[in-house]
Amino acid sequence: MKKQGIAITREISRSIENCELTHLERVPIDLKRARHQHGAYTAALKEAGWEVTTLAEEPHLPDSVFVEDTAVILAGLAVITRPGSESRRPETKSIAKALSSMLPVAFISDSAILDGGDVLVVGKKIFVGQSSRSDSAGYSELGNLAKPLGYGVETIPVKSCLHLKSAVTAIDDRTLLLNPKWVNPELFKEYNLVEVHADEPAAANCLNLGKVIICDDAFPKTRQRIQAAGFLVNSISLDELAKAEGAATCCSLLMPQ
Ligand code: CIR
Repeated sequence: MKKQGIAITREISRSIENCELTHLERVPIDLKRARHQHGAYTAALKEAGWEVTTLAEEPHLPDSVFVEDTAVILAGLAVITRPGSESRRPETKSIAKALSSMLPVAFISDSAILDGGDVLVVGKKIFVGQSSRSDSAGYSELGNLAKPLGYGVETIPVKSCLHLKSAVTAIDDRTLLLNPKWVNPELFKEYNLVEVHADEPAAANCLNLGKVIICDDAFPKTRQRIQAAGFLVNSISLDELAKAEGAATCCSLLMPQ
């Protein structure tokens, strides 16, 4: 398998049961099982050609496994976010440290909020979700950093879900997987669209690893649709992390080479 780039992940915090929850009821999380699933996720990244750097556990930061929310990786720049949830803001410190040894870094200011889960980068286009975790100041600060690098930036309303990438992800630079009940497909007319199966509303969050797409094996009907569109899928179990409202993209930051 061709080398794809570097991926950053983080060990699951022992306090994950105290995670933030927005749309789900709190249910017990089996830490051992969650760690096992996270191990399989890391293995899938490696198998797909990514060199994985796994950061140490943050025992007092329940959501810190969801590294995606702490940074946005652009071509030649890492933007460290200011997460919308106050409990998650300390997560950025170690991420900024790790990324600054790999890329120039810039920061979202204290007067804005932005979660990486709201930022969908597709080629040179950036879509920023209007969720409870990201505001217009976060959108404009990201735009001011990204536009000089050649990116076009647009805001997208989302409803009934946590982040933009709960509703839509890219399975390649021309193809998006989306839930039309959570985000308006009309806003993505220039792309080929694959819709999640109506029985699987939470299935839109898939992780494009280059040659293979990582999906949660809880969504077999949507998997079939992705495969029918010509993509290679690796389905893995992520249900323990899903109890914390996490999904496939949330657990890594990818720096393609
Ligand atoms: C939170 O509410 O922040 C976490 N419990 C879940 C974050 C999932 N992250 C993501 O979708 N990018």
